[in-house]
Amino acid sequence: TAGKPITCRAAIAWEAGKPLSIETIEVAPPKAGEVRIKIVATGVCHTDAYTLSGADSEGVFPVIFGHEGGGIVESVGEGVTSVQAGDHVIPLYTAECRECKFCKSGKTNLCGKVRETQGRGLMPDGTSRFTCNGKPIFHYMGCSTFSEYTVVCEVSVAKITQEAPLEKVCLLGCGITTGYGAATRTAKVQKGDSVAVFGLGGVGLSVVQGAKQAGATTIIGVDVNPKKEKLAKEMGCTLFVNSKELPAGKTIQAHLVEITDGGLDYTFDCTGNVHVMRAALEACHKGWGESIIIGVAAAGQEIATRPFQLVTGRVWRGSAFGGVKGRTELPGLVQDYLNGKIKIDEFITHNFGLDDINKAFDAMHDGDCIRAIINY
Ligand code: NAD
Ligand code: AHE
Ligand code: ZN
Repeated sequence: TAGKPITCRAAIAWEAGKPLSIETIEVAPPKAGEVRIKIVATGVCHTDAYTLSGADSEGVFPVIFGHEGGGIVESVGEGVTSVQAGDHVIPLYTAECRECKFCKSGKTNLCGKVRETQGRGLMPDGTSRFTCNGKPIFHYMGCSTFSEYTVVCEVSVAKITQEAPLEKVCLLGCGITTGYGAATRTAKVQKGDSVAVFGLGGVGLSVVQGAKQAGATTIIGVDVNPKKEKLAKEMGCTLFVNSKELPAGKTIQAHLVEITDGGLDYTFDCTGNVHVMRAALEACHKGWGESIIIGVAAAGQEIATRPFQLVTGRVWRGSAFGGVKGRTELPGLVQDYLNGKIKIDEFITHNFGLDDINKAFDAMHDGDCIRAIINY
């Protein structure tokens, strides 16, 4: 198949707010510096639903979503040296070229190499590798894992051990790495710290997992859905607070400050709601508390708080992909899963075939679903 277009099935989002439709598409061979991958499994992340909703300022249609996948390299383009056909890989929406200003800074996992074209749904040469009945279809977040085959940049591929089950470790392509890394890499939670996590989906529960492993002794999970309590406790929450069930007139931040003797060492927003982001910042301890924004807010939304909150020592930060450099660090996180140090299986509540991908989106909106996996 190398060097030739591949005909396969993919879920296409023709327009915002409409269900995905399963179509037959053509996937062009990888150009120089690109890799074509047979996707084995993919998770569905809240961000896929967010962009489908039309709220993403970078959203373009028609597009093939999906950015939490695992697969096997089918063929590589000219000049590709770091992977070859048969390698097991996880596509990365945060590339790692190791050459750009960002990669060389030692200060961030963000990479500048392909981000601009990626944000426009295109490969670096400004074109797409996907067509459906001759019509070009956009890429998504440099991954497009809702397709049996996809093409991504070499710098956007993490090679992992063939021993790892791709239908599990695909979740390291986004949700689990994002939350776990935000706790362990961005916040650098230490033994004895107190933590509050707002939003207990796949990302928030992964923050809980990271915080527990780092030795946090107070881990408060906050959600509006009471069904989240059980798994939150299993993952390591020492307390669950339903922010919809507070006494009249009491804010969640006032409640948390009261029950933690002045506030938390670290808080995390995993909801994408700007009012929750404010509450998370204001629930931090005076003088040193840090709040990490992970959630993605709709285009046009802005955060607010009194500057006094920062003057008095609280810190507002953000985290993308958990601060993790994908090509360098994902192989180790996969190994951590195989060694029992990182939980993944517990997050997988639903499995579907590609034909039922819209059911995976529906499931996400009900409280029993943490992560749905699409198995090809
Ligand atoms: P999810 O939908 O599975 O979970 C969100 C949770 O937040 C749900 O349990 C929901 O009940 C809860 N919630 C909603 N409103 C709330 C409120 N007002 N107070 C408390 N809890 C509330 O989503 P997910 O896949 O875990 O993703 C979480 C967020 O993180 C999304 O915004 C997603 O786009 C974003 N995200 C960011 C990154 C990154 O790198 N920064 C990576 C992955 C996901
Ligand atoms: N296009 C969006 C950007 C949304 C966003 O912040 N994305 C996160 C990853 S979400 C994964 O589920 C991220 O890593 N951002 C860093 C980056 O380079 O995009 C918007 O709102 O415009
Ligand atoms: Zn995601």
